Amino acid sequence: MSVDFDEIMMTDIDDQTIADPSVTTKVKRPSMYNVVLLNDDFTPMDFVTQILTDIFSHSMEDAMAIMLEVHHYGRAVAGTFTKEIATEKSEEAMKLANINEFPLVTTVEEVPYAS
Ligand code: TYC
Repeated sequence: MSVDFDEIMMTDIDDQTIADPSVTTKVKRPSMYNVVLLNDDFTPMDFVTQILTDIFSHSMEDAMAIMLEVHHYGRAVAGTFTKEIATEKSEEAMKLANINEFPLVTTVEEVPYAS
């Protein structure tokens, strides 16, 4: 969604703030991105829980709940960020998994806005 401002502030001859009706400014809400954890049969539950506490800053309780959601339903959102941060965290999670020879996959998905 974007918002039109038909006015932008300027000052007149007496230094009073007035609107300049000839200027249109468009602002957009920044797009946000979910980092999604996908299930597999090999990555240990403890490792996924640790990813969720260490990289996504969840409490132990929340991390376990999210890990179990992935385990039972196939996927869950680990966190929502700007594109750059989401990509960084997704890559960090998979890099750590890779170092430990686990096949954990994370994806980055743009959050759809309501309208
Ligand atoms: N299903 C895995 C197991 O039984 C646990 C797991 C949870 C793996 C979440 C990946 O994103 C994941 N060891």
